[in-house]
Amino acid sequence: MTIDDAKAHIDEYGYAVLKEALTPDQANALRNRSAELIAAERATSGEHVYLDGCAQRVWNLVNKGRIYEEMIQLPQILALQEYLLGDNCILSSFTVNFIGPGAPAGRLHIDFPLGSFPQPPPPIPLCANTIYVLDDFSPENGATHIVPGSYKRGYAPDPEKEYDDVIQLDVRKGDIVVFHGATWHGSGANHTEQDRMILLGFFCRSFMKPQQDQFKLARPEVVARATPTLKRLMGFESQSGMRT
Ligand SMILES: O=C(O)CCC(=O)C(=O)O
Repeated sequence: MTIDDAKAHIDEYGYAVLKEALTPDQANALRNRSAELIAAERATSGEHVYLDGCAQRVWNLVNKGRIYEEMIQLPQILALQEYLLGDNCILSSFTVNFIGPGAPAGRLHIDFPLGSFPQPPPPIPLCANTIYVLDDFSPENGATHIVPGSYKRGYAPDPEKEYDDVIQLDVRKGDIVVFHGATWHGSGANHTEQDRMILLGFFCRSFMKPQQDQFKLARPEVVARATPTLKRLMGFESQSGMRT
């Protein structure tokens, strides 16, 4: 799919799949590093484990490996995020989402902070997400649920309700999915013995408070080697008062 086709697909359905957007080496490097972080954080703090202990997030990836610094700046991703959120959009958070064997489905939702907004949310996109697929998805292993076109509804899903227009993403390791933050979505249940791992590169408009304040959290060496694009994504240009 070309970037123009992806923009048109997002306009129509609220999401687009970029097939094989990662090289096998990139996908393997991201998966290996993410698996290390999952194991290390579970062993030390056990923090960010959820869904009955079967799922786990790793936060603040920009600080946790050079591969993440590079991969958050992939041009195809930025082209689509900037299309939705403006040329000066910033990173809201960059996380691993690990759905292990036995995890129940996550609830259907729209992304931060839209879920707590008065409805309908503003008509322009305020946030948008990116899934880096690091394991082949299947209907059984937790493939993300999504409701095509739902961002146009002007309200959030009711987590207690069942909707008959939910589909599951049919994507493979190395694919990337970009979606409008008001598109209804959630992780599927993992009924297999295999892990399902993704990264979520989550962006927002430059005037918003991001989900994680990259600007404050970034380690000095990450800032020192950051490209101008990465610095902008971390919010270094979106607080005018920070310029002396
Ligand atoms: O892991 C997934 O499939 C979706 C995760 C998700 O919905 C979220 O973090 O907002």
